[in-house]
Amino acid sequence: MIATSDKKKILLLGKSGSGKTSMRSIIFSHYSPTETRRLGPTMDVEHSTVRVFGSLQLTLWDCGGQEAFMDSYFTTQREFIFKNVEMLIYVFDMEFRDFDGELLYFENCLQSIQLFSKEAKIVCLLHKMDLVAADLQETVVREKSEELTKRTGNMDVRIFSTSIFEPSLYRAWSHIMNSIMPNIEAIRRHLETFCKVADVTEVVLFERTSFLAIAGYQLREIPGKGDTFDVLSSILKSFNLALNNKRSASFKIVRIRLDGFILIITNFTKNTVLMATTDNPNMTPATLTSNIRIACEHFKKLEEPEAMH
Ligand SMILES: Nc1nc2c(ncn2[C@@H]2O[C@H](COP(=O)(O)OP(=O)(O)OP(=O)(O)O)[C@@H](O)[C@H]2O)c(=O)[nH]1
Ligand SMILES: [Mg+2]
Repeated sequence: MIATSDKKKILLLGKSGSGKTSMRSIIFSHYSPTETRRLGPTMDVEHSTVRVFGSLQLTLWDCGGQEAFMDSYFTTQREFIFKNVEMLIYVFDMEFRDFDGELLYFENCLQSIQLFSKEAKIVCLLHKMDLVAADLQETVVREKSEELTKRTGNMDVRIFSTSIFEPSLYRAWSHIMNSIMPNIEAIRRHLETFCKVADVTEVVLFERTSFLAIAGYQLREIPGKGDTFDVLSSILKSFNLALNNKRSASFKIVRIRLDGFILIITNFTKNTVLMATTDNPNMTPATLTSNIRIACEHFKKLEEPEAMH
């Protein structure tokens, strides 16, 4: 059974202006990157809940980074903020010059996490990479990563470089979501079965609001394709934004047929969108669509078994 009734607390921390609310608003609330310029500083903590798959819910704690708020997170609010945390995401602003000063806050976070949520996973985002000159990016990421790992020791930490203007944002957040989903392996196995039974070359399951890739399976190697989930997520997200003109209708199905190749992207279960491709010359868009519909009934039961009784 895939469904779990889980609420997972995710802490978003980092200094004021580092981009926490921007990334949350783009991924989960239909903002375009340029619209984030209008966001004001977050006062204290803003909570939001996102339903992902089954009854898995992410509760995001977007912690305003102005100094007075930050200080209160390590004093009066310490236990309240740092207890029961599933994941800490610390956002470092790469435009900000005082990285060493920022590290003091980060170390405070690590100590608080050790004390109140020992098992929490940690993700560090080296953010606003678009503001770092292209020829310096590699060095900057290497040096900052070394600094961070010196402090995190053998804690479970992943470091990503990100920008709201690039697919890298989706790569980091897909990792965040995947590492929190308890049943990701089971979903992957069901996608594998679907590919084999329906002769689908590749399938990718996306969460419906964020377009983050939940899981995928590739039956046959597609030459030269590489790992493109993050690019797909950002294209789909922009496409959906353009289509629904912000908040009304959303897309239902896209079918593309090229020489010997069919691609379908369609609304799937309540919280997911599916992309399926096939290079089987005997397959028509209609057969692929109907196979997806059959699989959809199966995945609906996985997602919400209680709703089927
Ligand atoms: N160039 C660039 N600007 C960004 C990026 N991410 C966010 N910004 C900008 O950074 C500014 C501040 O972003 P916010 O998301 O409000 O920052 P915050 O971390 O929530 O700040 P507090 O709520 O005060 O803690 C906004 O003007 C965003 O448009 C990025 O990747 N690149
Ligand atoms: Mg904010």
